[in-house]
Amino acid sequence: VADVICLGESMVTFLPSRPGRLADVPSFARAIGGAESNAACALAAAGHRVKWVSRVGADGFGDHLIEAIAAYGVDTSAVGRDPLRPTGVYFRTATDRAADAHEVVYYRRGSAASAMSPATVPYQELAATRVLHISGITAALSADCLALMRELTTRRPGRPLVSFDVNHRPGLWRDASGARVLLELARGADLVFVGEDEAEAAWGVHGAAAIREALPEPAVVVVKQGAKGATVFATSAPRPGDAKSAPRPGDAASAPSGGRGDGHTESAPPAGPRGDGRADSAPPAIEERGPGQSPGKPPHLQGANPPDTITFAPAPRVDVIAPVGAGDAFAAGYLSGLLRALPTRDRLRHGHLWAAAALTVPGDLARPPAAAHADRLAALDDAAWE
Ligand code: KDG
Repeated sequence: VADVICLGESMVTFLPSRPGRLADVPSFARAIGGAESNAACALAAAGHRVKWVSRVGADGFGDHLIEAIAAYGVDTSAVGRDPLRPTGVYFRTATDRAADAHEVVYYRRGSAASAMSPATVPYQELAATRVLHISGITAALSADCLALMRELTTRRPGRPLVSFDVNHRPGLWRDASGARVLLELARGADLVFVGEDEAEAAWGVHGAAAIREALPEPAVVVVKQGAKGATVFATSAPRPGDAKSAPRPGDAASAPSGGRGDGHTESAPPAGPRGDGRADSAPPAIEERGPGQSPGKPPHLQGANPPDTITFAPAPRVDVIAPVGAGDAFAAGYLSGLLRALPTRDRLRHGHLWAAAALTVPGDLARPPAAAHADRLAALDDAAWE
């Protein structure tokens, strides 16, 4: 049984041998990319049980993705092979080593993963897992993929905690609907990751507080503020009768996770690391519907929202090699902290530390720091982090 299911397209990624225009790059190194599998690999490398749900072609690139992602410890048994459609591919160029000075060129239209649809929903797995991690990229891939995303965020089969990384990729949207769709999907999630810059670009909302106002429904919204840090808005009122919303030992500094709207909270049942480095098994279901809440009703129509607890954690200073993949690593670090029932501040700090690991490699994906090391850093005084 997986603690986390990550669903989305992965691609073979080609990293340029030197900076310059795509037309001038003589050769590329092969790597792997894909926002959701990046998060899956990082989580699995840290000892969590993770399943990746996707589709790849029945081609060598598909073999490579499955083998490379499985090598991180991710369960790839739910990845479909498509004999007709190819595995997606993308090329990266780098104008220099500085942050953001890169360009991405996709070859993924009509890919195997773009044929995902509501038929791809892993109903049994979702009923047994604690967290479903998805991103807005999938919604841009095809009409069927969008229908899949709507199914996952509206009907929410299996009722896991739904974690949604907005991942606005303007180049993937063929029309202007992307921003509106991403807002709609985010509103159906329990936990949303969004960058301040992407919210500004997509929705024209400026600043963390305005983003939360635009997204009142999710129990938790994590606003990434680049090199500055990140802010969590978490609903702070525990729901009556919800055992999981009671504070846990060691959780005193955290925002108690209470239900918002549809009764989902951001708290997955705790799973402390065991001696073998794998996450403990814990009762998987997160059936956390509060009294009087009806599953069929959209979250924003299910009653007033309690006030938020707001937690800011500054990011460490990092010499960036390549920014792509840092957001995925941040989400994975945060989710790891959530699965381990760490306080909110430490979830953010793990997010920052895992992102730092991804920022300092050329590819999309880096192994996260060792848990003991990251835990020591996360426990440092605020002054050490500022
Ligand atoms: O977040 C990193 C991803 O953007 C990258 O791995 C490729 O998934 C990808 C995408 O669709 O952009």
